[in-house]
Amino acid sequence: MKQNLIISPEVEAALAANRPVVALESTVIAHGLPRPQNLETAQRLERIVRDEGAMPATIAVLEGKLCVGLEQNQVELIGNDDDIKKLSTRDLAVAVARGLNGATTVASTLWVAHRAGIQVFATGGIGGVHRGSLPDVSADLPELGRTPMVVVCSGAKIVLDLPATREWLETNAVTVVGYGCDEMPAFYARKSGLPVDARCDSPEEVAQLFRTQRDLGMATALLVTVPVPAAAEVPDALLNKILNESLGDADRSNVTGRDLTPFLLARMAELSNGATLRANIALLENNARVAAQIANKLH
Ligand code: PSU
Ligand code: MN
Repeated sequence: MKQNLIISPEVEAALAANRPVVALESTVIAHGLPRPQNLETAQRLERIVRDEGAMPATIAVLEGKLCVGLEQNQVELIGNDDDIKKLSTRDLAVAVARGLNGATTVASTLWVAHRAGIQVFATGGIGGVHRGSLPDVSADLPELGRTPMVVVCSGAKIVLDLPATREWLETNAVTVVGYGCDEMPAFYARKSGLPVDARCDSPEEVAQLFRTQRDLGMATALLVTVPVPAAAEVPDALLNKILNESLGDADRSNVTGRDLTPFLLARMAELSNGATLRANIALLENNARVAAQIANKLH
């Protein structure tokens, strides 16, 4: 894998010196947020991680190389190129063999970050079990089930079947932590009605749990769920309305597979006049901060 992996000099130096590093994904830049907020947010997330004293490592595939830590022009390519692919774990070998560019999802970012030696990863909302009768299960879930990393998120994306996603995590031994909360957050909303396995109120507590998982030889991720900041939460009534409308639109337009999540996120942002976009950015920023604070305690 070494010849296909390019770790930026800054990230390489941090890893070699055992300093804290936080991995960031690139699908949220390419397909999760509209322009120009996508690039602004990508930059903000890196800044937030640095301000907390950790090293950001945004991950993407460029010309067939698994890149860990991107230059400004590389982030811009991911954010501005209309044809940038969404690469999940199953797509990595194809992208590498053919020298392609692509943005990495939670699943593929986990795969690369772990092999680069990174322990902490921040994102917005993980993928999960989709609603509907076809079992459409995001590759994010199995990757969480076999990657020993701390993953900081705001739960699974609200467009998903959240109870089914919660069950999947339980079955596959992924411990779910509520960070300052007793129930799993629901992405744009602070509450889902679904339980967490343990509550942690500080970065130290999370670090201690993660170390214990390692000591026990567990190979699963520790999923740290952080509610969206209250000021940016989307009210329930509005959320239900736009969610139902977006799901109906996707169904009528036959949107499926890898296009479904980006379609639903974009449609909800439109229907809510940007309220879901503001929530998404607020939770991404907050999660990057919490992830950096946890990374600091692991070193
Ligand atoms: N979190 C966000 N916005 C996003 C995503 C996560 O706030 O766009 C992306 C992640 O990259 C995640 C992907 O892995 O959506 C899930 O897609 P799918 O349901 O097709 O597996
Ligand atoms: Mn899918």
